[in-house]
Amino acid sequence: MTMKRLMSWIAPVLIATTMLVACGDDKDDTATPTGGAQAAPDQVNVLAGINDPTDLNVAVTEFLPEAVTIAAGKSVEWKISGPEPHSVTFTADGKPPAVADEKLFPPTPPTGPYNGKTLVNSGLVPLGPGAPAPFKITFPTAGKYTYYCVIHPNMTGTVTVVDANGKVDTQAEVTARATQEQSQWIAEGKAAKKKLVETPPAVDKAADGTSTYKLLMGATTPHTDILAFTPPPAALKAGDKVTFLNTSEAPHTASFAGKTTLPQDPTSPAVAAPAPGPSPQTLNADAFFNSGLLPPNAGPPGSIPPEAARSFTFVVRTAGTYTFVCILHVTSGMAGVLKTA
Ligand SMILES: [Cu+2]
Repeated sequence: MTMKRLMSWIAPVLIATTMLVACGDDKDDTATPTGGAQAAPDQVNVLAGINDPTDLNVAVTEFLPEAVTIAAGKSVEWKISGPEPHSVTFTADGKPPAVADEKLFPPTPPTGPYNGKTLVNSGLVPLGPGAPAPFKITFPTAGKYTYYCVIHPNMTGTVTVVDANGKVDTQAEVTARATQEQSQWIAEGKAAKKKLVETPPAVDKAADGTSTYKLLMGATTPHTDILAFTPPPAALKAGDKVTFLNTSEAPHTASFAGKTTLPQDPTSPAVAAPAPGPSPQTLNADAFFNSGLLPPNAGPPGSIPPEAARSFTFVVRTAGTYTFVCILHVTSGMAGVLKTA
């Protein structure tokens, strides 16, 4: 895929995201204070993650706001605007789901008011271009309900449901907290992005005069994922190697389309499989080369994949220009170019 085509795919997403943000306040503020007791809003609106509208590489992996309080019988509606996908997942036992459990990628919509004892799940959205529908749940019973995003383990939220006379949030309060949290997490992400893109690739020089460069794939902070690569080596020459290493807490691919078309569905087996085979692979400008899914540098103690499992090496035998993307995060602008000097 050329960079121009890549941008033509990203641009509509960027515009859509910006519009969503711009329109973020046209919600029903049903609870307008009128001097006396204040009516509980029928619905409050929560954002499930957001990419920084000014830099899609910075994805906030938090619900905005993280906690809301509503009255029994009222609803919460989540907007999952992407482009980084998220889910709103309430599990049957209230515990976090297994990270990236593919069984939870399709939706399990609510069949009525939610009692906190079944799986209710938006599924992973959006997957690829296209506007996802909002996801809404009504809570008839007082209690505290914790929910999760199936692919971002640090992303949890709560809905506290209170009986009559309990203090509940107005939409204005929900929006104010969401805005405050969003700006705090975006600042955190911007600093991490700056550090990532200002880190030149580590280089290992061999006796034969060739170099192996190590490019990092993404970065993770407590509240964000950075969907970018470290910059490509400026002195790259024919004969050198480039190793992509995932040190972030999200899965990524390094994928060269050449003259082919990249798989469009991020869940397709072609995305997960190394192509045309295991590391290392010698690039040419025509064919499809893919690291396959490189797992996150995360997991329960003792189960974090070793560096070899999180990396893939391409040999640049022929001088030229080679464009690559992460197929999972191309809509967040995760792309780069290897160009021989
Ligand atoms: Cu990625």
